Amino acid sequence: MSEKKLVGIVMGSTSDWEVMKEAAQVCKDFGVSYEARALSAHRTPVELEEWIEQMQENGCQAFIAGAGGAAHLAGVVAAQTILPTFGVPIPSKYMKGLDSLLAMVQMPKGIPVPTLAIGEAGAANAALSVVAMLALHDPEMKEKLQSFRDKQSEKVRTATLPELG
Ligand code: RP5
Repeated sequence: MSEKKLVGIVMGSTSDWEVMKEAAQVCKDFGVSYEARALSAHRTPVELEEWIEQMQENGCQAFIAGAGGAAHLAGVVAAQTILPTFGVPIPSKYMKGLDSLLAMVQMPKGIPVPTLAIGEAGAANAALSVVAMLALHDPEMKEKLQSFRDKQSEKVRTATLPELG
């Protein structure tokens, strides 16, 4: 058995990494172990199934899945695990990710995919949602999350607007 990874980050293509790296960065910043893989619901269904199984055996607590276009990946992951699975719609070439969002969010009752915003904010927020989930039973994580939020608020509070020319 390989090293325990708390979060499984999966994306339909390596081309999704520019967006999905935001989720990985949040995990890294909060000291949450993760494994990131490019695996597709359509192009590599068998490998995807094997990876989900392996992640679960290694102590995974949540999945984050990002895909674009016919974005079935998060739903396919959610169908194969009872672990929380968060979806990140990737901006697509022609429809700017609206197709990804609708494909991802319209899950049948019984197999939920909490779906975040299209793009980078969604990827970061998916990881922050996992952090919030872990913080429920981890006081240290709770403190880190509260401190992150406090700093963020302070930044907005102390920001100044540019002078008129
Ligand atoms: C989806 O198709 C992927 O998630 C990606 O967003 C999109 C395009 O994939 P590539 O053609 O760049 O591999 O499956």
